[in-house]
Amino acid sequence: MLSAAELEQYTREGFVIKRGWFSPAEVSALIRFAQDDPEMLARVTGRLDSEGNQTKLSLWDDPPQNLFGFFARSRRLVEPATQLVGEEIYHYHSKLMLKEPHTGGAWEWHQDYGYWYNYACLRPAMISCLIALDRADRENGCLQVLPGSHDLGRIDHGKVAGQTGADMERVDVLLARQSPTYVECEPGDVLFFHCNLLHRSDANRSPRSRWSLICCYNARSNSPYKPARHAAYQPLELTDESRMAAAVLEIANRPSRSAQDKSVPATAPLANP
Ligand SMILES: O=C(O)CCC(=O)C(=O)O
Repeated sequence: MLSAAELEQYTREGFVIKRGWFSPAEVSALIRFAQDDPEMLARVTGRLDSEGNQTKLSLWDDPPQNLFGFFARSRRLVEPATQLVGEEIYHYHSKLMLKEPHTGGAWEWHQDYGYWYNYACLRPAMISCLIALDRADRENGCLQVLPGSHDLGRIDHGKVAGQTGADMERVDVLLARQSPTYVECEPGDVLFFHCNLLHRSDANRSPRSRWSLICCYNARSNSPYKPARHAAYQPLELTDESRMAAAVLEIANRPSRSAQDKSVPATAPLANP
């Protein structure tokens, strides 16, 4: 559970970080599992940034009965996210972000609710939880956030290269007043952030990959008012920690590709996540 100080920080800044929230064994099992998961690999799509670099992601709405689902339904994400949203939440979607060495592209400034507003969600009662799977730093394009920007409400979004970004006239004014925070993370750290928090990331200029799993939740009362992209309300069945521990152990004992070899093929671009 989050402390009063963490809740207060989230209200003020729009994000809170829990360090070492998942163990090294859990993170390496997730990476290993991902490298060999045909369903995840089949969903990998690419998106171009304004410099023509491609960044890849794989996205799904229903938490599967495997390690990806165990993370998304874990009490370690669901309980703090419920506290932060302030009411019952459900799994909206998850995505594996695959920023590859040297080539992984940037993400332009945006708010997640800048996308999700268009998917029939009436209120910004939504949250993202980013689990760092690799070390994330300035070199490999860690997330940048504008603290407090969640308080601005939803900013208009428009096309920026192959992506959808926030109105840069406003973002530039904000950037003249305030510097972004670079959210540097170690594997296993989790960033909980509000769906109106402005964020972006640079291209990966390093020889290291930057993978992360982002699990997104919506308030039950905010389920899309008509059929739309991403999941409508379904009760969240919490992960049994002993099943997760058994899965982590089983995956650790599997023969697998080298942990360094994280190359994945990308298919066509998709709609906004
Ligand atoms: O992980 C990143 O670099 C950016 C992710 C992001 O902005 C998003 O998923 O909304």
